[in-house]
Amino acid sequence: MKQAYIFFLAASMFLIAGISIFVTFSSPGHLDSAVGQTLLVTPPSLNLSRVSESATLTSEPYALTILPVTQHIGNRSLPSWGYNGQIPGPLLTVWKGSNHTIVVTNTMPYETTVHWHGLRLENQFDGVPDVTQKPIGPNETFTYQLTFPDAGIFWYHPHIREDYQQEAGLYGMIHVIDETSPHYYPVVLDDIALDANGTVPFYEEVITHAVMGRYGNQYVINGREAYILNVTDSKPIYLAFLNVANVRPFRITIPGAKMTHIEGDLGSLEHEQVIDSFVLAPAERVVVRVEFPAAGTYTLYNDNPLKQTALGTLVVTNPTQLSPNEERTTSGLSALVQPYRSSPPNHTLNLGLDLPNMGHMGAMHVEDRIEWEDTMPMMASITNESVRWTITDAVTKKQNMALQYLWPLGSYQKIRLVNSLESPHPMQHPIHFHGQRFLVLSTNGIPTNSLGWKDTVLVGMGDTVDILLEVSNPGEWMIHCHIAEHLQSGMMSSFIAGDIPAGKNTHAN
Ligand SMILES: [Cu+2]
Repeated sequence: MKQAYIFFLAASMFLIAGISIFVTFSSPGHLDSAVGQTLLVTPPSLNLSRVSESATLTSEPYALTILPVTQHIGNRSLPSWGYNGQIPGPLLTVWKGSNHTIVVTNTMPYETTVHWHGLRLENQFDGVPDVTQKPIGPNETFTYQLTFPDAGIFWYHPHIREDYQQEAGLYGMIHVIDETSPHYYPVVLDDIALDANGTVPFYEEVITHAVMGRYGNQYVINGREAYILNVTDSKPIYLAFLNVANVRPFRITIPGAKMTHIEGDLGSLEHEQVIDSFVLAPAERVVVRVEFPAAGTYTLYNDNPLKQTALGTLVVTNPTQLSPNEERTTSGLSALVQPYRSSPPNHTLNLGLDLPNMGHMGAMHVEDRIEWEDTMPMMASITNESVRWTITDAVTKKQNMALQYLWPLGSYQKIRLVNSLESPHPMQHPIHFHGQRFLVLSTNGIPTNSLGWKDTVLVGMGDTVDILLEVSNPGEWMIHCHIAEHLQSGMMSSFIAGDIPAGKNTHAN
């Protein structure tokens, strides 16, 4: 059925009038140069030796400079970009409640910004081009003043051409700690798309892979292809996972080890949960406590329904001594959401795909709620010029950047995210809200069994997800899909928390 659907969709794609694209079936992932004229490139590396800098931020300004770097994968040398010349960028550790200054310098020949993902920071430092700041041009600097009101795992990445800049290595993790924080081991998951010549090309004029997103065929963890963690202590360890892939969702397992899910995007869950696996969409974070019943070697897998891939190894010297666990819990969330459980949503957002020249194709049968792998590599050369992903208000029908909500500070907005299968191409969407935090109330009517604050939620194909957004941080903020190619094919709306800034022409609802 799925094959038939894929064929039907691929065949239909050819029928889109007015689109002149060259699609090759013989070489999956190959992009004909006809899709764009100007290749995006990196200059020869300035940093041939890998550094692995971490920093605990102080009252001194911290310098973050985008530099060319060579990423070594197998026997390949890939020209890439890294913050301070390393991939990932420096792991930044800060205390909850602190303020810090970060001076970003851009040596790329392209514009960039830095978005501090998940922070409820001051709006002007949110890193959204032409909304909160001007882009940082080549050889320009921008000074960010950051505040860190929540403990947890956060990250930073560009908000211009994420498809290219983030895939090239521009991402880094932030640990915001308080007195109860454990020592976190960072596990930054990525996949990069390689072909016979190196990195599958990017073009200045267009975004490729606009339908499926750019799935990689080479996994990297913390910027390297082989992940090994030596565990010599007999205490439980805490793995902090972050997914920085353009589109790929991971399903993580560590067979034989006991995993307890303790934190989500913004700190502790209300109740810890022992789990066998977890799904991590782009931009999401999960912290698990891991205990090993015996010494030995354990494998970290991406184990999805289509494929099981070993990502790394944990070498354990001593079995974990099961000391009483110091539970990190957040109380009161169930009480907070109770009044909203059965109330109607304030807003319903439909997630969809607009292919203006394609007729209605009827309902699709989709077996999985998630595209785990690139099942349609023949569509790689379809660009954002012919595809428009949409966020649409169900009542006003306003779409993407024409949709701008106005929500009072201190309010809670119950928002229903509907990802209908009645779409030319159903796909899962990790939906991110900037500058605030939310709770996932339910998925397809089934209540979330352990609540925790989040900033990104994966809405599977055919799913309806209800969230409760706490409007706590003033400013104009984005709502968007965190699949880089979907974002750059239009899938972004905004909201204003608090008063309308002077001079803003809003489309408030
Ligand atoms: Cu999407």
